[in-house]
Amino acid sequence: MHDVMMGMQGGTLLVNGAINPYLRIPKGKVRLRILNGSNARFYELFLSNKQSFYQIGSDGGLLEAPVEMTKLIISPGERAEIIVDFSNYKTGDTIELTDQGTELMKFIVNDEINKSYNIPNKLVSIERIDPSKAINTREFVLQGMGSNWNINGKQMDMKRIDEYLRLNDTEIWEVSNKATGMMGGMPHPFHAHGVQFQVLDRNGKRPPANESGWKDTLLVYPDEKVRLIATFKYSGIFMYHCHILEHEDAGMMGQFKVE
Ligand SMILES: [Cu+2]
Repeated sequence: MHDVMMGMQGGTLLVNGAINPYLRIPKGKVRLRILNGSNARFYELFLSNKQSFYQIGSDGGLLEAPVEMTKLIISPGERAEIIVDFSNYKTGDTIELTDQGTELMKFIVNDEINKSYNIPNKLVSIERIDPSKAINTREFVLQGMGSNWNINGKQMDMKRIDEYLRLNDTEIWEVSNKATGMMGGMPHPFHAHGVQFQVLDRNGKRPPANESGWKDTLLVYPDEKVRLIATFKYSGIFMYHCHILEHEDAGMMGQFKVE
């Protein structure tokens, strides 16, 4: 029951399927593509020396501008691309990527030297979707406890379409996390298939800079409401769900049809 509630967290962390992983890297800037493939574990990634790095991409592509950070929070299903500058290290130095101080993997500096370059201040242009273009606002309330996890009070049913949308419409989706239970609730990574969102706000406040690009998975904290906007460009039946495996398996999932 505890594992259905919180999600099962194993004792051995793997990177690309390897135990105690390491990567030999050149001196210079190295681009890393990160996907949280854990079923339930959230990571707070730091470099062991608390060195800063630049996030350049999120779930759906490049950010408009690099975001300098020392910590990256990444929940199941989320992706991030970062650039780490290893140019000031000596051959044989090791730097660890850690989750709140627990080592995830090691970088070992070799004697190769990467061609030096500057990270451009501007990466791509992302046209902001105008909220006045939205023809509809839908609410998605994430809630539950124990083994009953649901969205808008409904558990996943393969035979039911929960939401009907029109192709090429722009909509605002309000996703809120109704915290219940003695522990004050849990954050849920809300994920939708077949679409990329822009985040309008979190509890009415502008999202952090690293969430200003395209996203399809968003961490929604207890008692938080996240407003998303998207234009639905693909027809078909798609799912939306919490990306904690145990929660989606226990019903926190629905289906939308675009036609
Ligand atoms: Cu969840």
